[in-house]
Amino acid sequence: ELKVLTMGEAMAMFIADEPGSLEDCLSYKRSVAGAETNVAIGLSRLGIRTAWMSKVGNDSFGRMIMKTLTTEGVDVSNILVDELNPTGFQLKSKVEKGDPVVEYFRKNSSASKISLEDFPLEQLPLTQHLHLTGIPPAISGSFRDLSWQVLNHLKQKDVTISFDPNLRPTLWSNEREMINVVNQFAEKADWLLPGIQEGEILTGYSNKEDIASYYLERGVKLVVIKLGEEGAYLATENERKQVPGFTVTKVVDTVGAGDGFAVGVISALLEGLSYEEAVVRGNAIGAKAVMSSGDHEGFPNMVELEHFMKKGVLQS
Ligand code: KDG
Repeated sequence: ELKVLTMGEAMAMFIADEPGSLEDCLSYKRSVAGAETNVAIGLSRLGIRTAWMSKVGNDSFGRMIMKTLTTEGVDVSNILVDELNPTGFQLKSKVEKGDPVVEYFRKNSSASKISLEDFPLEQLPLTQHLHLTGIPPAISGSFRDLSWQVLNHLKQKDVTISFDPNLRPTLWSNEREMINVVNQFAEKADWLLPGIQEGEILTGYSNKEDIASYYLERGVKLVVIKLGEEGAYLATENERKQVPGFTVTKVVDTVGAGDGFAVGVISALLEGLSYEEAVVRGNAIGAKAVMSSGDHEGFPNMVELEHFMKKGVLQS
């Protein structure tokens, strides 16, 4: 039996070798992007049996994604190959500080065509946990329906659910719709993992306490708000606490930090660790992620994780 099931869109990713505008860039390093594939890879590196469900094109990018996931030990038995539509890709700039520029080429991609017909609910694999993000509901109506149905179906079966809003305003036609739809998903989660700015956009509140209360009142059991360098704020019905982050020696690429954070929290909670221990682990993997290029390249295995957590310096 699987421990974790996740679904989303994976893309080929080309990361600029040099800082500057993408149109002037002559050489790129090739990798794989996709919030949910990042999480699947991270969990798999920690020894957690994880499947990623999706569709890729019958093309080199699709095969590259399959190869990467297979090498990482992710269960690929729920990936379909689309004969008609291509795998999407993205370009990512290199920056000295802050967040890089990301340009998508994913309209009408194979993953955007995924629907309930591809994955009938009765045939879903057995799993203990489901991880979703706000990206599939943004990609297409059919992917939104599928993720909503899967969420509700598995929730009835007592599968625990984590949700990372992962707001991608450029994939939505209007902000109000983004907020409404993402909140519908978020309110169904057991463990909700928004960034502080996402929490502000989604609830209209400007502080972490009120953002957390908004979701706790709607049935979420654990809200963890990511605060970047300052770590994260965890809130449950009985406990509220800010957990400091680890010191990052050199920021190389901030993208993927949130996915690393999810890997830490989910893996720790599935192991039965406390909420606070889970958030410490999330902070650790988030910190490791920003110190390397690519989304998931910096994610650790268990030995590396323990080493980093022992040696890592906490932000005061
Ligand atoms: O969380 C990292 C993702 O943003 C990146 O891999 C690309 O999944 C992606 C997306 O759709 O933005």
